[in-house]
Amino acid sequence: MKDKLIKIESEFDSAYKEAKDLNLLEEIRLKFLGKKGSLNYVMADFKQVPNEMKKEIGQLVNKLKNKIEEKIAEKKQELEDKQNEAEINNAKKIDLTLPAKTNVGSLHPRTLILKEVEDVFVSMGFVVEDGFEIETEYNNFDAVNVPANHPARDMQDTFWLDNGQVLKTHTSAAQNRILKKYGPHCKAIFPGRCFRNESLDAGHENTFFQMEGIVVDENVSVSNLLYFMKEMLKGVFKKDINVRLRPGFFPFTEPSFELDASCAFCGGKGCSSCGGSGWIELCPCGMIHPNVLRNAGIDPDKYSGFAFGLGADRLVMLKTGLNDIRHLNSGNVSLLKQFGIKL
Ligand code: FA5
Repeated sequence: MKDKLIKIESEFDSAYKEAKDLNLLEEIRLKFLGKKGSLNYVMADFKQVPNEMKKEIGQLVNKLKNKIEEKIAEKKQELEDKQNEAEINNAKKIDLTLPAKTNVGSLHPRTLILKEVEDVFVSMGFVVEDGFEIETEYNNFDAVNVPANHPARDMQDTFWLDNGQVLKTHTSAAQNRILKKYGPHCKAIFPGRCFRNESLDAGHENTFFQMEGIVVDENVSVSNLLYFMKEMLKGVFKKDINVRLRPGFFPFTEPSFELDASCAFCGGKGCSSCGGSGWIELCPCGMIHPNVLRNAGIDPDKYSGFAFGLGADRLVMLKTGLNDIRHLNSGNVSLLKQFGIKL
């Protein structure tokens, strides 16, 4: 058995010299120390060693095993160090000053419009708030004066979740939370993604963006609403845009209006973009219904407010002349190239 151990040691010594990389080293480790390796193989004969020699042979086996383990650990460290050094040297060869050849993205036209509208309102002292995409039935409907079984619920075909919550159908769903947060002195806008179970066409998507705005204080009136909307349009279109109000209906505003903007393309003379009328329907709005104020703990006899719900995608269409809303969610890169802004 002694001879066998000497043979294993010399085989190991020569194999060890050839271990040029970590894979080869692992092969050597398995060959000598693995379950089916030489040392285990020789130990199978240990039973046949005469008792008086068992101690000496046992010590020789252990010594050889320790030597092989130590040598392999040493070599492993040495090879790993070499590998790290090579990686560092290679990295040094990368010229970080070369201009990057990457395909940079661009901001989506809707992101740009929302940012523009936000900037205008922020400059007029509004805070920007966030809403949830999954809302309670109460916030989406009841809090804004649309109780269960009210026919007005049919105005918005809704995606219901199994737990009774909804994908918010309009940004008005955040009104109650925001009114409670700021109380009767509130000037806030809250953009957000909305969802409706719509039949899709050039003007309707199932997922679209709105920008809601509310102002509540003493003596807030329709003329304040008109002022802020005109300022917003001036900021977005970089010129004065006339607006007009038509009567509308929303359960959460009284009175309710549809606000039209004079066509930014023809200046109100009439063109294909405005169907010849000179006006483009822009955003529903109105004076906040007393019940909505009451639901947020605000006294409607003392305070009043207005609210509007601007369709952001329609505003993009208006500004860019895009003729189909579905392009906006299509992931169409040429749309981004045409209307987006390079980062
Ligand atoms: C509402 O959603 C009201 N919450 C708006 C409001 C807020 C009124 C505050 C009064 C006071 P409406 O369903 O009309 O109203 O939607 C508002 C705007 O969202 C529309 O004018 C339109 O620009 C946009 N919009 C609505 N449905 C879609 C749709 N399916 N696809 C794209 N845009 C849509």
